[in-house]
Amino acid sequence: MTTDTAWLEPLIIKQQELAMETLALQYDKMPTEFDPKDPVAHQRAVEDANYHLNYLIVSLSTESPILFQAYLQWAKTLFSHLRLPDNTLEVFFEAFKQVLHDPSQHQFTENTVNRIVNAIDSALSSIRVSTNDVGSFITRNNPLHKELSDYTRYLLDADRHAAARLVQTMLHNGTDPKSIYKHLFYPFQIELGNLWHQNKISVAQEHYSTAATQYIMSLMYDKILTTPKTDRSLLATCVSGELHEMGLRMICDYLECYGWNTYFLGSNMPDHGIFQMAKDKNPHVMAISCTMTYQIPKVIKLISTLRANGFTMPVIVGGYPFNLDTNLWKTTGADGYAASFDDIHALAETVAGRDR
Ligand code: B12
Repeated sequence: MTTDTAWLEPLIIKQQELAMETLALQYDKMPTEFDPKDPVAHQRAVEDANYHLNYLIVSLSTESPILFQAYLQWAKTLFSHLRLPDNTLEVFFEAFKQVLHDPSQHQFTENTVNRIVNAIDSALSSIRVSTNDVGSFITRNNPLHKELSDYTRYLLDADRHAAARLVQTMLHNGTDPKSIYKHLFYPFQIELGNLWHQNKISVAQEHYSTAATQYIMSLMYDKILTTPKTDRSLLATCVSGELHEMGLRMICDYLECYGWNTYFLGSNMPDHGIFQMAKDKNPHVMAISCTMTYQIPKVIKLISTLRANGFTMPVIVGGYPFNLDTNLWKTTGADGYAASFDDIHALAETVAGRDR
């Protein structure tokens, strides 16, 4: 499936300019909340303005309204926990609409303005009635509920030794490593994000805990990497600028448990490096992980360039935006998508060896 994005070009080209004009209006409308003379606050406001527009543009270009709605919901929750006024997003987008409508500044067609305004209005109305309750990922029906609670407590107390001991004891007692990925590491990482989002833990706690989980995962490699191997191989990568690699790494480890040989390239990969590895290793499947929704255009470009360069292996995609819109993968030119560990394994087995 391809989408027509030419109509969005003027918005993409003028994004920076529009963001700054919108911000100036927002400052006028919220004089007590924003101080343009505070350089740190101003820098943050510029970043936020660009973020808002990035998500809007990706949602429009992929024809996926849910991506923008989910972003606004996420931003609304974040802002409320940071004690920003409830109407911050509304004021920003009302200002943005005003800027779009100003004929002296920009030459957007009426149709373009209408499409953008409709998308904004419908997303804003979807979050008007919603709550900011994110919920917890540490649920009673998790078979490792007790271990997950303990693991979380240890790491939020910055005690990675206790967390590592807990996992090693579980392995010693015969817990399947795959179960530890599914029921401990995965929900823990999501919970970590939720706690950060609600301003309940610091960035330092999130970084510490993520690094500790990576370290503890590597303590399991004598079990995971030594499983008897089949002939299946997977090249796994993120696009440039994408720093979230944990999901991809977990998938690779999970497939290794099933005998796959995985080439994990991790975060922030330049396209040329991916092509080189694809050429050298000729894997059965390529996996691309994307967490930040605004990176979707890079995923689309990577897949189309792979195809243009004659690579025929199946490409599967996944990550946060694909979980929000389970049809999004079709827009990227990929051959499949899955969300949960077992579905990803099944998908990889299904597409492997299939030539396009
Ligand atoms: C750890 C973390 C980071 C670390 C990443 C370190 C690393 N080495 O990976 C760092 C500190 C770098 C980071 C940075 C940022 N982060 Co962050 N991060 C997280 C966190 C807490 C955990 C990520 C993780 O480990 N998830 C666990 C894995 C297992 O989940 P997963 O990736 O979704 O993978 C599963 C599936 O999606 C699927 N899957 C994944 N990839 C693929 C690929 C294929 C092919 C397939 C088939 C399936 C598949 O399989 C997995 C198993 O089910 C998440 C919370 C969250 N909800 O994910 C926030 C989160 C993703 N981050 C967030 C944000 C905002 C940021 C920053 C913008 C923060 C900032 N202000 O700087 C930056 C952006 C960085 C960038 N440019 O990429 C937000 C994103 C919200 C949004 N609306 O987009 C989240 C959701 C936190 C939150 N709740 O608010 N982050």
